Amino acid sequence: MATSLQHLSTYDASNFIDISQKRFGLVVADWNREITDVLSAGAYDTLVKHGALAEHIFRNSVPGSFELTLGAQFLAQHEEIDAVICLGVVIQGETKHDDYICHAVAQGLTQVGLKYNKPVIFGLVTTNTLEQAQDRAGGKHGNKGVEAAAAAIQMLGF
Ligand code: DLZ
Repeated sequence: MATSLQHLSTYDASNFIDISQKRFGLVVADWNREITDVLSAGAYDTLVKHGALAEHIFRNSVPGSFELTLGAQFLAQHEEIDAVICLGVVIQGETKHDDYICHAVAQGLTQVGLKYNKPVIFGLVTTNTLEQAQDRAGGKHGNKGVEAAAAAIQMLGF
């Protein structure tokens, strides 16, 4: 249910292009994996629903969200990859790790996208609590993995 496009109120599906020949890289953080797996499933289902071929979707795991940037670069450098979707969950703790990780990932993914001139999508769920993250991974606030995939498709239509 959370993967339905009807939940994508901010995206206009009529703008979406034919993606049957497009290749997608998913980079998924293992940290908070019970949640990132749901984000990944949402992204995958959304791509397939829009016509991407299963064999054109490449999922790669990285240890934590901090490594999303390098994982994205490993994929983006391949000419045949059209878009990269990065998924992670960073939950605030007692230290400032969340700040450091989120800023590093935001800046890093921006750089990778600009360097390779292809969509590199920031699908990082950054919350204060585990429950808020679950709400955004198939819960009451939808699934950010779905939105990340939709963003990639929309950008490919440019
Ligand atoms: C170390 C760390 C911490 C404290 N918290 C998170 C988190 O909430 N979400 C996440 O994806 N990763 C976390 N990590 C791991 C870092 O992203 C990274 O994998 C390690 O610091 C190794 O570079």
